[in-house]
Amino acid sequence: MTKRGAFIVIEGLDRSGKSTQAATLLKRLQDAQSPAKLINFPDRTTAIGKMIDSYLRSESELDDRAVHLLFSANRWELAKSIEETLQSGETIICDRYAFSGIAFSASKIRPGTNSYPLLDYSWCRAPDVGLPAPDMTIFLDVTQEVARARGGYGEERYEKEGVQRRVRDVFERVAEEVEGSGGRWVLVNADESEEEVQKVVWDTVKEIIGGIEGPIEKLWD
Ligand code: FDM
Ligand code: MG
Repeated sequence: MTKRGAFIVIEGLDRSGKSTQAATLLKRLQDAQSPAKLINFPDRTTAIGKMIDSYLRSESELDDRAVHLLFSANRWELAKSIEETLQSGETIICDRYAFSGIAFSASKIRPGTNSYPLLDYSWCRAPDVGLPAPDMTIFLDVTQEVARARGGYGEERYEKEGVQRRVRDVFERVAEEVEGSGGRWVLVNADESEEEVQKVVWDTVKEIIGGIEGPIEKLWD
């Protein structure tokens, strides 16, 4: 039986080194003659992605529920191409996925208060049910102190300490639920040096780069 590509998601807070690690992992796979491609969410190039981009850069305002559904729609519009790529034997490394979708939306606070959620956790999860499920999610766990030492956050909407702290809490619940539903969630200490994290990521991923037997699972099924 021919094997399909592995679907590897990299998640984490801003400044956790996700994009750097995803790019290095891609290069290592290619060096090992293992066909692979890198994608990221939000994919800001599509029509939906452009609306998301403008929202993130605070150039437009959108209702919190509406933007949550746009993030999910942005994954659905690429779901078929993800499945085809995996079936063709190519591995996908994906920088953020539905888990960021839940963590960022379910950690929003009610305006003028400190209490959350504004949006209920299971409401946030619902639109992503049935998407292609990752074979493995690598969560790059960075502490606030180290994120700060790395030069702090950028200018986008969610790049603020309070937001990041709440998002980290919701990610803990996401991790438990992924593991509870039979998924693989690998927590990596991203406070370590870039090289150290690369080593851990590679050791984790090595076993599945030869391809996967069996069907692509569905998220939260
Ligand atoms: N984000 C990302 C969400 O709020 N929901 C989602 O579904 C996804 C995929 O978008 F603040 C947030 C997370 C982050 C922002 O992501 C842009 P990048 O990776 O920093 O560009
Ligand atoms: Mg960012």
